[in-house]
Amino acid sequence: MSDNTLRVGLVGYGFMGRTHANAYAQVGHFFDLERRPVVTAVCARNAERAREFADRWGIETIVPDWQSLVARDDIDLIDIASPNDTHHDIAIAAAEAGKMVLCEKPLGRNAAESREMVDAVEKAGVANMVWYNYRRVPAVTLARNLIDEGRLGRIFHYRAKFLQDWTISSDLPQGGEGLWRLDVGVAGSGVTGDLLAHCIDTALWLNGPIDSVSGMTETFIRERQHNITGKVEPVGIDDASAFLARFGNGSLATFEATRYARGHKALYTLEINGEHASIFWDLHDLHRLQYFDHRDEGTTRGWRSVHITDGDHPYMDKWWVPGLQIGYEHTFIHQVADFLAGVESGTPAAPTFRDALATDLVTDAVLKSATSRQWENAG
Ligand code: SOE
Repeated sequence: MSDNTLRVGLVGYGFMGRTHANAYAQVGHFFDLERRPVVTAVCARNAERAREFADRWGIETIVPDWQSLVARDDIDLIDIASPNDTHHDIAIAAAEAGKMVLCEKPLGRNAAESREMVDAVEKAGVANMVWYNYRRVPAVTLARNLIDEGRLGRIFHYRAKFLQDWTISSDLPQGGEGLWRLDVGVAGSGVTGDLLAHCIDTALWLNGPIDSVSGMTETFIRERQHNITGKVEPVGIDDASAFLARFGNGSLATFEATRYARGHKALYTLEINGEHASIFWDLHDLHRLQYFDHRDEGTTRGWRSVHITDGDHPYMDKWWVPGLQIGYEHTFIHQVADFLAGVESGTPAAPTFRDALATDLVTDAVLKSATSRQWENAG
């Protein structure tokens, strides 16, 4: 391998393993990089599935466990795309071995785990980042640029929701591959850590810190067959979660996530209302940003639907020609490109582990508030 190769050891070959493997494979084709990432080894418990994954993505080596991966001298970066209960131990071991560490969201199953992970990467001085990919949708990045330019003015309201419907059936089991998100021991929480975490990460990035929250959660189906134990077991995750929040900048917010919104598959929407202008974005129409500016000329003033495909839109100069869209998978490619640029420049790309800890502090506060029925501090 050439000297400029950044050798990645990937843990996990599920949905997220695929998005990451694709990002490493594609990034050098579209972005100028000093170091080109190559997934040189993948680690997975199921040898047959790992072989299939490695063959598909051209990965040379398969190792049986993450400990062997972390111990290898020929790996520069450990990428954790495995279930949430594995993040903590792998990240800390990787940092102690001096590897760069990338980790799927949420960082830990709770803020206590995340804090230890932050300490480990900061003590080791290794580059780190968490895969909150929606920041890198060009329309969302443009929203951030517009806010930074002061186009919205003072912000009054932030509103976000993430709606799905894939767990409504009571016959759906919990646990094991694909369904570990329903097993609280593995996932840490339900939609709060899985879906609201995305909304919170974007919100902290666009609108600054959240001071306090008042939350409510519900578990609609209280028992499910467990794929690993074979028994019917209590469900410990939250199926739906909603909260009110007060941001440090004085704005008020509402957040909602559920896996029980029949008809919605991944409807992540956000809206921000400022003194001069408002922004609305929808993951199902991710290449558009809706923008209203009160300062526009009166008779034609109205919501604009901006098609984010021009060369002067964030990231779009790297892709096709104006008018042609990109999609979900590109957000991961952008994230790798930004991470590598951060390593090259010495200014780390966000969200770092420390940034992602802030999200876990908010999700912990939401879950605490749902139990205490009190407002809770989120910092
Ligand atoms: C859950 O269904 C899920 O796959 C999340 O785990 C991802 O983070 C989200 O981007 C899409 O939905």
